[in-house]
Amino acid sequence: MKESQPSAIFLKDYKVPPFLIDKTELTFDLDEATTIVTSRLHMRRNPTFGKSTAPLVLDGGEDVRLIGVAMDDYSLPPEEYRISEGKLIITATADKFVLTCETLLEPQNNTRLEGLYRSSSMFCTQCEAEGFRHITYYLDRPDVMSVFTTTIIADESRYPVLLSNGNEVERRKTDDGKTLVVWHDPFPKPAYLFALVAGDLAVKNDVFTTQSKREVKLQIFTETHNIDKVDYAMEALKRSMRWDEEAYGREYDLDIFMIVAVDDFNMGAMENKGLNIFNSSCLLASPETTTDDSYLRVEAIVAHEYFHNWSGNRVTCRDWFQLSLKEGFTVFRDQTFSADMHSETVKRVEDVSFLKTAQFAEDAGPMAHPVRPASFIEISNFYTLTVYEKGAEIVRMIHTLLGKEKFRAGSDLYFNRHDGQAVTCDDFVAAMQDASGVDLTQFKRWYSQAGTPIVTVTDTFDAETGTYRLTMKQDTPATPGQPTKLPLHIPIRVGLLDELGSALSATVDNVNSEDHVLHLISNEQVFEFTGLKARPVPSLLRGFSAPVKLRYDYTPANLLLLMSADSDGFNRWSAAQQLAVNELNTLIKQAIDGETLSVNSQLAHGFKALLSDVSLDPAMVALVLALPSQAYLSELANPIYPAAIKQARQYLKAQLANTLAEDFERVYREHSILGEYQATAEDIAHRSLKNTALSYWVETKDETAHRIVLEQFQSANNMTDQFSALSIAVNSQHEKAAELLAAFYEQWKDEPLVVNKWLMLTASQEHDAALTTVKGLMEHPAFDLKNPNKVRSVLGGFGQSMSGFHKEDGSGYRFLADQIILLNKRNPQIASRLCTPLTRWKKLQPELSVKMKTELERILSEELSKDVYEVVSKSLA
Ligand code: 0A1
Ligand code: ZN
Repeated sequence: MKESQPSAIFLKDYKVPPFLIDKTELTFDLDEATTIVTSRLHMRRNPTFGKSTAPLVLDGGEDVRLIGVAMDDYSLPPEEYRISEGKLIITATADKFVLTCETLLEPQNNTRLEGLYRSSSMFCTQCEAEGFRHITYYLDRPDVMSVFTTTIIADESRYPVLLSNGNEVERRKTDDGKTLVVWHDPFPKPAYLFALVAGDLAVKNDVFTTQSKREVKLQIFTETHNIDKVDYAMEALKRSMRWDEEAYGREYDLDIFMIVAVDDFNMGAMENKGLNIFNSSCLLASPETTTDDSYLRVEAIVAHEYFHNWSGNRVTCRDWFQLSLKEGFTVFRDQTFSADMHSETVKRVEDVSFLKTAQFAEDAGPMAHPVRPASFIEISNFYTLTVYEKGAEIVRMIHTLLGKEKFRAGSDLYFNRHDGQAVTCDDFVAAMQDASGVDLTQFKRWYSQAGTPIVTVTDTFDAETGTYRLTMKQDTPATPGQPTKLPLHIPIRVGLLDELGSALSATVDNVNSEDHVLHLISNEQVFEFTGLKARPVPSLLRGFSAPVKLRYDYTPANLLLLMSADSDGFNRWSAAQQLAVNELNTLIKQAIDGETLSVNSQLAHGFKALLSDVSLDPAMVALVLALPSQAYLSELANPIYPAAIKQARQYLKAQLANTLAEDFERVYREHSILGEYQATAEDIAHRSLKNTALSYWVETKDETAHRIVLEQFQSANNMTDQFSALSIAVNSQHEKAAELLAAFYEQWKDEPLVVNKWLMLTASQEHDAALTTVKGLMEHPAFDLKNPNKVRSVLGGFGQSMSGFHKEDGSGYRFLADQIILLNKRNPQIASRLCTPLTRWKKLQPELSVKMKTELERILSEELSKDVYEVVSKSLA
């Protein structure tokens, strides 16, 4: 363990910066061995900081070597500055000056993938959140906004493409035959939005005409062999640009918008001003190599990064505690965009299902934090599902409380009021409140209070007066550092159904409607619905109107009714999930108690009706048929018995398959589409239902089904069908599964993104030898510890495997801990993310829990990066 442990920083300590940087001029002299960066910072003391003689403290990194520093061209001798803990400290400064710094970098040795680094044969950057300090000394904080001019000098033969933010304003040869390019970005921005790319890249060009008739040049750059896979992303970009004009009145502001794909990237993509950099897995798409899910992901991420141009870049964050200001809002924007492009209900179900599985687990674990955290040790650890997904739910609730028109007035006011500023979540809410007149004072607690509220609902019906009463209680469990909680303002959308499933109108607070938004603001409240003839069935939390856990004692009959008849599509899915969860929980308990599994499945009746209703959207049918995942069942369980969860789920799936075998076969055949692949909502829906049906049908052990899996694998004209067949073979332990896996690798070994899918599937297999398989994968020629996508595929996939990861002797945990220790120094961000499955140790069955804890303690005894230290120490606290 280190002598002194890293310490936390606190939101309450925020102070405005003592200095400002009006202009930033950077020169990069790029070379494989060493890169020299010269910065000229036009600085002055910040008038709002107050009178001060405080020294100038610039952020830097241990990997940055300072060659020289000058103030107004006076070269500072060593006694006039010092470097301490990575920071450059200059005691005596004027009120206004130009600071010149020369630094030396070795991008080829940068394995952290923060700052300037190499990916394949290119140079690229990643500066969010605090990567810029690994390039040069700077005030690396988002409230220091500066106008950047960037000069790049490189050898043209190896780096013909030289890019940075803004517009290219100059290009010439230098005296020593290199190429020099100058980029100027007229919009002041924080350093985290800086970007640079240099490489031998192919480009796809296009144009977009904005609503005010300006022509914007669009360019997507990739390595040459990938340029045939960017058409979909380009179309998605144009759809995003149009949508942001229509839905939010936001037009693009520069004359050029560029996207570059890189293979080595810690996250999905980055919204650098005018020059987005993407993990190639989130940009490239072709029918042969990309599944439907990945197509939709490409579209959503292209949109997300583009939308940041306003929600993030034009209006940015004052400090990193406000991260959700840009991320929650931008996720809400991309979710709405995808819903508009495809199906609103399908998108909502997918997003909620993800939130309830992964964000709820985070909110119930040792890393639980508010959407606006009050403190952190390492900001990279706070790019979380809470900040992103729960943050988006908060914005969605504001949308529900204000209604569409007032929400738009609020976003207009927000963008206009704060254009060019670095602001806070409070500023966002204030704009929404000011534009709408809706009081959001209590609502704001959602930003500061962690944990998932539990809303418990009971009901009574008074037949004499025709009054139906819902009593709602809210309770948010304690989370680290927050032992007690205040009541939140929770919007709960509710409708009522009669016994045949027809919608009922009722009056609440003098408003008669089939659909009401109830405002739960106290710990306990009663809501009265009048004008009813008989006891209704409530459809609660329609559209998942708030990120809460709802408890209401539905009978199986109620759930079947909602599943088949509710006018709210989301709640039809939700009812089916609840029914499945109830049956699975019965089976899990039987498995834990060592009993023979048996269930009288009501779900089978619901599925039967669903499979014969041709009026339904096949994508929704597929979602309803998908049983709750092992991960979601683990989130619900306390303690978690991994083997029991696996066994119960497999049992129910086989039961349903056997009961409904003929229906699954028929549906498989009905939804098999011939013809060319298209990533349209309609075709995606058919493929999704077809493959879901096959995944059941094959469980019957029917020979035809087994043959069809093989045929589909061999003859598919698209990756969705081929990979579905492969996954079905693997998950159903098809006798040819191993052969198919081998054939798939042979077929696709030259397509790294496809190989990553193969790695993931291979690593997440449920069988006794899962750990041995994964160890083998780490030695496989397709694996590369330097590439985050490969690490995520293998180790992330392994973390999902109940049989491999949760091996009884703890060897799965030990293996993951070994890999975390290995990656800790090399790439702290990736190492830290790999810790997630281990952070759940307290929830596991006792025999496994101690083994996990032992591994966390072993990690903690190492010399750790801030990233891993924070997650592991908080998990053990
Ligand atoms: N702002 C990006 C996410 C991102 C965050 C950090 C990164 O590097 C460590 C990279 C990307 C987004 O929301 O898309
Ligand atoms: Zn984002």
